[in-house]
Amino acid sequence: MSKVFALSLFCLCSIAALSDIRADTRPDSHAPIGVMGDHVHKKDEWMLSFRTMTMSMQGNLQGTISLSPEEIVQTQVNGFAGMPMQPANLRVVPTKMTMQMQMLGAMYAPTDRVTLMAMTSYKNIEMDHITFMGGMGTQRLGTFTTKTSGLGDTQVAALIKLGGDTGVSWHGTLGLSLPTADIEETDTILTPMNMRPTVRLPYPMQLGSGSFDLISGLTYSNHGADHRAKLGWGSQWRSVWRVEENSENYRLGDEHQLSSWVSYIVAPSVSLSGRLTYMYKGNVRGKDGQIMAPVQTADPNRHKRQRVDVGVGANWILPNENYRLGLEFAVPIWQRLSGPQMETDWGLSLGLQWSPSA
Ligand SMILES: [Cu+2]
Repeated sequence: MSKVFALSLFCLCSIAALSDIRADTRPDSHAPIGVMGDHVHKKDEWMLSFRTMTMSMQGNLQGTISLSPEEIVQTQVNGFAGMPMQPANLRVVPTKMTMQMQMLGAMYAPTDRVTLMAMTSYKNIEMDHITFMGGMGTQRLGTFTTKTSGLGDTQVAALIKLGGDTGVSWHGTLGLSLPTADIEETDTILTPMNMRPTVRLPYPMQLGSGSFDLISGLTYSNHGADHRAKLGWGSQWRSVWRVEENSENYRLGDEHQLSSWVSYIVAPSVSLSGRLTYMYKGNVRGKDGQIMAPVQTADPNRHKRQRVDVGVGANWILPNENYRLGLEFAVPIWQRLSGPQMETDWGLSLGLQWSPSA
């Protein structure tokens, strides 16, 4: 109870002192928590962070049009048709997918110009499916769920300050994604012939890219060039380039993301944010010879996707100023999928950052 009292007192005092906020202790000096590598640090500052992200997908789209499982098996051609034992149309339809990712990150600035960051992750992925009986028709045979979990890929990057002044900053990002995740995950499936083999799972169920990937980006942020300004904004471009083929003879699609946000300080230690994000992800190039099934997720040509998300979030600097909490919830307002593919319903990011020198 005394903590709640102390907290309330702190909030009141802070509100009284609103005009004295320093630029680097403004809650909006960090972007919404879903933005990666959004800020740089001053020489010898370091920071540790823990984030958890949940993404939920349900139902299927072809382009921008929703398709039911029955429509999919009646109209969508199996990418492996013509090969032994492969039906003409898709026969297994994913209906729901949940991905949870725990991320552990560290940042350190050896100089005022360069901030180094490293981040690794742990993933839990789950996908529900319906299997239709035999080679054609719309009779449902049953359902099954596949699950994978383990270490994800690890990113290392340098954030290079390009310019800026009090409260205004430009920085470039140059990084590498290291293939620390397993891409040979297996689980038991239900086939249209009513068998339950254990097979290598399709691309979205694998835990990483299997390749060394390049990361590039550019970030602009403006938070409090005028100390009394309550409004802040920023923008970030970020791409992941799959520059090499992995050990299983494929590369995941490149990813490009353009994100812009505005923030508003509602209390000295709390800012609220709104964000608009455009995302592009390409098809799988090449293919894993062990991934073959009459299901959309196994088809290298059914992974290209574009999406626009709207996000709302909050940043909160905890009373001792060394800790920050961030929360962001995002829903797509538009998505176009080279499908059928599962459509994204929502994403939630939560993060805790700790910096002894904040
Ligand atoms: Cu940081």
